[in-house]
Amino acid sequence: MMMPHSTGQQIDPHLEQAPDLRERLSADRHRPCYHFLPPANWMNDPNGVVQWKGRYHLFYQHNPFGPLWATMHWGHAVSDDLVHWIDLPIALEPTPGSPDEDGCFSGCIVINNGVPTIIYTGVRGDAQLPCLATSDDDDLVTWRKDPRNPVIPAPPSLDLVGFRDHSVWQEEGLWHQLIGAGIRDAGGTALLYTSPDLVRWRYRGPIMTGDRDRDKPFWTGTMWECPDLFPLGDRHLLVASIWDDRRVQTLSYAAAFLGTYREGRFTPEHEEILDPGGHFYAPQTMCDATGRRLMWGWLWEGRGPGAIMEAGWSGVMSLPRLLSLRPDGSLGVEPVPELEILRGEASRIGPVDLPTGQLLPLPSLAGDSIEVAIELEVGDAAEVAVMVRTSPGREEETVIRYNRIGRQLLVDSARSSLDTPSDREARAAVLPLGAGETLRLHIFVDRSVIEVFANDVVAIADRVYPTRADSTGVSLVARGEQARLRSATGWTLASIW
Ligand code: DQQ
Repeated sequence: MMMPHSTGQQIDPHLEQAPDLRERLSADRHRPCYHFLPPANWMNDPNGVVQWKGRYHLFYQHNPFGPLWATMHWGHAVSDDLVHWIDLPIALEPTPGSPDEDGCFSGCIVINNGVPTIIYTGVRGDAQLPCLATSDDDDLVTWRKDPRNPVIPAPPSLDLVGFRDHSVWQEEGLWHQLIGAGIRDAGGTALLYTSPDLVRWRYRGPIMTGDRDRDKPFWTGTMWECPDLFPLGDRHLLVASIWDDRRVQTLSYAAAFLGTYREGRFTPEHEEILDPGGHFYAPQTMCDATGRRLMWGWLWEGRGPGAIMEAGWSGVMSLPRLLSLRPDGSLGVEPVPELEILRGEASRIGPVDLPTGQLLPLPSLAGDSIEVAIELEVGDAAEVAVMVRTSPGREEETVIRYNRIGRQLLVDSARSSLDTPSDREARAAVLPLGAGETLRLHIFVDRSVIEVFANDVVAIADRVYPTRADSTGVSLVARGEQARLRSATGWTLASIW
């Protein structure tokens, strides 16, 4: 809701109250300090991530009226360094009597002949259709919706489960757009359109369709949300958030297909879950001025609506992640190096042997707003584990466990909280180590957010809600055989607000 300002300008009550809201909620022990989140209330997908006039802009799905999903707006923040963000007014809000009167759903931003343009899904009743909005100010604060909205008046004549979310790029003088969808008897898909001007669109067909058969080892759901297609090295990466219209699925995730895109068709050569932690969804990427491919995802809460209502906020953005195609053809993922400016003084430990079964506490690395970089020689140990957010008597702890035999890394939050109603599934990623290769864990703990990066190829995020203020410990253990800690370095990270 926008309110008239005395100067006649529109101001945003959410923005005016932002510093107070942030201040009030900062006392919440579960609220992250260095991950982006709105001043208060609900946030989900990252939208329209773009670098414009040298600044990074992050828009996001937002309910400014409460901490649960409803009445979708586009929130907005800007950053000069990818780390510190400034709240800006809400960019898009539903307009009564228009094609987005029930919500401004996810979308992206492109620069069309020098004009920043949002392509988003306007929601009116059951209709979810592509809409445009443009801005002519350098800060992307004011947006004008196109009177020709919706620019695609109806989905193509296919039996579809859903039709929403947009990835738009320019190719050979034509705008190309992918819209997320599902074909009822087939599976999730991304539908390709082309246009000379972002207004007149021609339907070209599905660029790739998954398989709704649940017995497939890599299940790709019944509908794809938030498709994103972009070049990565000499390949393309197609990302889709896997939606299950029957809600049978218990874990949500985004799938990444590495492959070849040619003449309107995408042929996958390798597929993987982008982050198997079960909390990373609807990611969106952008290419920055230096050519880096940056990605953010929505980290949803692992606690129920009652606790969320009490807290007054929900949803956190992942750290900005840097994607790459590695020399061996695999997908690389790392936190952006810009985050290093948050580091306080470093504490270093190692090298030190880890006899089997003997816990090594690392008190100098403890905290609930920390970064820890650990390098381990796993040797013949069956398992090595790093415990974070550990209470002194280990009543609460979150375990980052590498299973050498199963070649799996997982974040186990089964004992992260003495409170029962939190989300407790173990999450695993495949991580084979080459001969003599060390395990390199890069762990970010930010109160209720745990983000773990391993060997530049795995990222797992989890949400944990320890009940005890002293659940801040960090420790290490090896099992089966001895392992060796080459080094552990830890930093307390400063708040970004
Ligand atoms: N979130 C948006 C949709 C999208 C979903 C609505 C994915 O556009 O499909 O808030 O989380």
